[in-house]
Amino acid sequence: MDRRPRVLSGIQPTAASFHLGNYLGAVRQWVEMQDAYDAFYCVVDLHAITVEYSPAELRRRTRRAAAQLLAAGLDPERCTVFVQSHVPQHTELTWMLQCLTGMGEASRMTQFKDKSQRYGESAASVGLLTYPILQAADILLYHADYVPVGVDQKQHLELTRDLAQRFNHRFGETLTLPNPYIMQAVQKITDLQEPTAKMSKSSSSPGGILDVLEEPSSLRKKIMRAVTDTGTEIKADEENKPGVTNLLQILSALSGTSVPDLEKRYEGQGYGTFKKDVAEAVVEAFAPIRERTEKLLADEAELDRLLVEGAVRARAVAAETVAVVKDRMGFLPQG
Ligand code: ATP
Ligand code: LTN
Repeated sequence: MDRRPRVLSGIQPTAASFHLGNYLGAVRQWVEMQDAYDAFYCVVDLHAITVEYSPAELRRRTRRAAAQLLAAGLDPERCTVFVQSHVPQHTELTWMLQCLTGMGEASRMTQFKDKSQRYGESAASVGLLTYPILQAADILLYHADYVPVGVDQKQHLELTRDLAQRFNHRFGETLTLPNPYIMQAVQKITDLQEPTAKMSKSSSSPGGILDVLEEPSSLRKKIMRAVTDTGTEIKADEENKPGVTNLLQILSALSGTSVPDLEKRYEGQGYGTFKKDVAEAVVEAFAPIRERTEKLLADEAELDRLLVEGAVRARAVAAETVAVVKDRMGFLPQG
């Protein structure tokens, strides 16, 4: 039996490429955690249909997301990589958990409030409202001890813990309470053009977002044009210099040098040299991922085969949890 603590995380296939926030806030941690933890990582395609989408694009983006995860360093021999919709227990447990969730509780989630505002209250689907409950099911099915995510997901993790606790209280000790695993230094990478907002697949403008699969020349251009603040000092100050602070955090995360050390290194230098170094660090991190992603996408059959293998492993765990949950809740055995 595997005695390592369990980890689960998910990423939405809502764009053709991951961005720097996804990479630093999530994917890089996933890669680092795959040996010390018994790790399950999924492309959450069911979450991606909570907003307008096209079926052909979803199919393409799901494969691209999986390919990028493998290209970034997830190794199917060392962790389980799968597509959420391949494991029907995710939707099954969602229903059970929905019946334990209050209406008010669901409508208080800030991601729902943000997104429903963006799409218009009446255009927002019920799926968008229950999105965090599906996320809770993703996590609880695998008895995850830790969930590596960006800070924006903290509230969803709290809901997940509340639901697990409620279930256990009502039906007996069954589900594991998960802990968020949030890297302090990279909890929020912000938009290059609007450095107080998070870099986001769905709301950043093209100039504000750095895509993992983007051409190096375009990455360099965007970083050189990133909004910096008045003054010339290269100093972290989230309130008055959010643009420079974001770039410092990016360079620090990619180079392993602390922000104070970077501040010292760039003392007395202009924004130009600093930005050039940020650009080179980003290009260097993304170029090999881009190359490997293209290779993986060139052999769709092999990629699909790896995902089937991952789903088989995931389903074995998920089916066991659902069987226990159903029994505790009073459903008759299927024989
Ligand atoms: P959207 O903004 O369209 O909802 P997203 O860009 O946040 O999408 P997700 O698939 O929802 O992408 O997120 C995948 C992971 O990346 C999550 O763990 C999330 O916390 C993390 N993440 C997303 N954006 C950032 C960011 N700007 N900084 C740090 N982490 C981030
Ligand atoms: N809601 C998350 C994506 C997500 C997830 C999960 C993260 C879906 N299921 C399970 C961790 C664990 C997001 O928007 N980033």
